[in-house]
Amino acid sequence: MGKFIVLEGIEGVGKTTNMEFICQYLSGKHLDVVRTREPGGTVLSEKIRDIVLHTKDTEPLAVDAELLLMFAARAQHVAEVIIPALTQGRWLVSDRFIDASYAYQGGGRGIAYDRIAILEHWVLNNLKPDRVIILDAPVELALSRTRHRKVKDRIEQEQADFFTRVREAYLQRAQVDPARYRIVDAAKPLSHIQEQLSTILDELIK
Ligand code: T5A
Repeated sequence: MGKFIVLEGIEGVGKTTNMEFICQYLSGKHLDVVRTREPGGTVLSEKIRDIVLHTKDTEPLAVDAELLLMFAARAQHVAEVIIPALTQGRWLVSDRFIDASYAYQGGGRGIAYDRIAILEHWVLNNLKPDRVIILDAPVELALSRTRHRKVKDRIEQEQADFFTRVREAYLQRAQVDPARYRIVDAAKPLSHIQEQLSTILDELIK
């Protein structure tokens, strides 16, 4: 039976870098791995991603519209990719999932968690990842790793205090459900992080 693994954290903590490692590690164990991401993961959900992250329209995106678009993309992603992969017993590794909505739209934008929970129940029913790995690093360090980027998306342009709230929301969620969450110190060198990731993955493979 496959497992559902999600990688989370603020910008610059190394999700993209470590997604690659996780997928290769699992494939190296001869597991059938599906790599995906949110917002996105399907043709339609990637179009929604583009609206949310790269909209150049003159009107600002309303906070509730941002949340609902994340969930619209997620509903499509769940139907087209997540449920089919898990039903087929494949391993699914997603760069972000539901925790990002609590952290960014909840913690970052200030939308009440119980409103997000209504959407979670509607779209996910009781679907939960087997493991959520939070790559955690101080905001200044994480943002310094993305500073060289010439083009920043709409959310990357937020200020440090926004990402501080996002980080705190992630850590709070991990505290409430320690069995499903693992926090990895993303300030450490990659070799150290990947050693920890291997241990977390081995727990799931057993
Ligand atoms: N979003 C998403 C919501 O608001 N709500 C939601 O519900 C969902 C699902 C998506 C955006 O959408 C938001 C959150 C996001 O703002 P994204 O595609 O997930 O965006 O991309 P970002 O988070 O913006 O990803 P980044 O590319 O900025 O960060 P990563 O992937 O965490 O970092 P990565 O791997 O690109 O690394 C950055 C740099 O640091 C180096 C890497 O080599 C790279 O140069 N690095 C390290 N250097 C030294 N030591 C280490 N340990 C290092 N790890 C990485």
